Amino acid sequence: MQLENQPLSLQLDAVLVVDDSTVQRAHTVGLCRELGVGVIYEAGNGVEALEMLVQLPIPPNVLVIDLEMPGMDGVELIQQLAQRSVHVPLIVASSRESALISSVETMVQALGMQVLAALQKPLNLPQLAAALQRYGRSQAARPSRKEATFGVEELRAALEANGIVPYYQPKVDVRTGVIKGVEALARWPQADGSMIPPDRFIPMAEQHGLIHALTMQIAEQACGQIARWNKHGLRLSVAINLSPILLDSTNFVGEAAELLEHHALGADQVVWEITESSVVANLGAALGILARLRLKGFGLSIDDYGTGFSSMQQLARIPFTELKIDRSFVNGAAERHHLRVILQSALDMANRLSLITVAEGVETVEDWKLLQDFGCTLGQGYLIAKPMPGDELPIWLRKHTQHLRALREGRLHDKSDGLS
Ligand code: G
Ligand code: G
Ligand code: MN
Repeated sequence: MQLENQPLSLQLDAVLVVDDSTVQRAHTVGLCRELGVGVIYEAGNGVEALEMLVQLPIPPNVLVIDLEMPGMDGVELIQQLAQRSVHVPLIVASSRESALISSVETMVQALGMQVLAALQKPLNLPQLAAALQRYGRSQAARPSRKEATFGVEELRAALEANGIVPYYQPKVDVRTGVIKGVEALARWPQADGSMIPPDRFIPMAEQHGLIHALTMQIAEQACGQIARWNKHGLRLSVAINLSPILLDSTNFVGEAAELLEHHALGADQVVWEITESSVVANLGAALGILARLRLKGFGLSIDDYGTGFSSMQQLARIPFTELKIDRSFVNGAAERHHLRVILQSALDMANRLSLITVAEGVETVEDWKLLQDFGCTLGQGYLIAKPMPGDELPIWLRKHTQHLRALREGRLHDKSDGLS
């Protein structure tokens, strides 16, 4: 690698390397130094790392953590960090088998911590460079501190002004590349042209009794958009995310039916997405509402499948029409054996239950080809398109149509020169 010619703008002040082996630690420290990290701290186990973290003059931006260590091991250290709300991005490094490393990675994410990479030791320079660059990118993507902080009153006002809008992300047939539908994803546009993402206001809407209004606002706009596309001969379905709170609302089914009538849509054009975990947590209430939605002819999708702990047996009792596999099993499946196994078995089961399968988070053509091999019905992800405003979709679609053949034959390059 020609690192001198490609200075990494890492924006890293300091890194802490936690490893009990002095040889391995020195190796990692050497790599960090080669990559131009200014300050590199070292700890021999979890306890030492925790003690250092409260005292270090320059707090580390990234922790490189070995898993097997005497005393406090890497897993316990990570749990301790989460408990203390020390949210420093992590690189997990271990010489153990990749399935174990991956399961730790999943655990870390479940704890709400950021994993830059989960790597097998010995580390090499390109891997570490890629992981540290991911840190730079994640910092760049973070909202700056002065950016919109808002309270529930602003959200309420935005809702009253019809100020929450759907963006649309295409869902396309994995065999042919043809668009079949879109997912509506809520966005809150700001006066300065920026956009507040849903993770920041959906939880607030849920806590303050605004989620019903928000969902109906998104659904109303999305159905209007689908109806306009219908008129132009483009018949698509729209997937709308349903908060678990709506599963307790008695009038929701009636309102949903009115929406169809008002926009003259077929019930098969609207799919309600409910996350796996919320259905299982509210099974009693959920079953009633879901059965009634299904009776009206709506599609029902299990969102984020694989992230909860439900069994297919539990889910098979619910009248779903579609299984949407979480992006953590899709993204990188072509390269990672255990993801591929989970993905394939989920697709097999869903196919046997005659469910439509949707893979979300498809970013590379390798993963796309895998989905073709595994017989997945629909794919959604940055390889195809990012979420976009409704009026941009026809423009995207014209370009997309020209790329269909390349997509079918798995020749499309990765997302950087993809379609969106
Ligand atoms: O792009 P993305 O950042 O759009 O969405 C992040 C998360 O927010 C997704 O998991 C999605 O399910 C959720 N989300 C997006 N729009 C809505 C919505 O209208 N209602 C609910 N309940 N969740 C939404
Ligand atoms: O509701 P759900 O969690 O399924 O929402 C989809 C989320 O995934 C949205 O936040 C959307 O912006 C995001 N997303 C869609 N395609 C991709 C992708 O290819 N890669 C990644 N990382 N995220 C994606
Ligand atoms: Mn969704």
